[in-house]
Amino acid sequence: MPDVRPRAVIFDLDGVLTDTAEQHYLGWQRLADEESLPFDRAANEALRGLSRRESLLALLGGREVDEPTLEAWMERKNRYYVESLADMGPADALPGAVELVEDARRRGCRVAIGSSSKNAPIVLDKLGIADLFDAVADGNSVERAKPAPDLFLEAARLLGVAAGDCVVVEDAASGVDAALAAGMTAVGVGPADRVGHADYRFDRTADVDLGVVLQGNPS
Ligand code: B16
Ligand code: MG
Repeated sequence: MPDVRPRAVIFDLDGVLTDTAEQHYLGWQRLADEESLPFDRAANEALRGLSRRESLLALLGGREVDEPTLEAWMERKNRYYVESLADMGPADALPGAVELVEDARRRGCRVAIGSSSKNAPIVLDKLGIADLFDAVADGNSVERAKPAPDLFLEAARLLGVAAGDCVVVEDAASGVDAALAAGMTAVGVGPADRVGHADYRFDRTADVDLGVVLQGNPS
């Protein structure tokens, strides 16, 4: 008897489908340099997947900053980030990314974006892949950001698929935490010290094997 329950694959955007993780890093680094805040690539690793506000608070590491300053700094970093998207185009999808989404569709899965970014619609548009997705949940969709499960649960709701029938593909530790908290299957993309707690892990997007994941035999 074939399994007829709808299944879904929810894709993180930054770091899974495109490498805007680097542009987010450069935006924060520029702000940190301008404000003489200590920051580097290693510190940036902890920001992956976090919302804009949580990223800034992590960068500040307990330094007290009033709300208007926080708002101004978030706005400035976002300006740097959006400026850096000016030349983005379809060639900026990570290798294997479009093929992976198409593979999920071919396997009969519904597909959604589950991104913390409020800029997700712009990025999807620039990459020319917005039409590939049945639903988009992003930084504008929910209050509580990753590692809370809310964003992925919202994607599942939009798709009409039960959480237990969703697979999440994520590059961030906080995103894997969010997927597991949502009761979904977590696929980590990246090194074991970052996403080794996922149910499955692959080094790069191009390596993700949905055949293995959807069969349900974690390695
Ligand atoms: P924005 P993802 C996340 O996107 C990024 O990984 C993270 O670095 C960024 O701070 C966050 O989006 C918010 O982005 O400032 O554009 O709203 O990885 O969840 O697709
Ligand atoms: Mg990401």
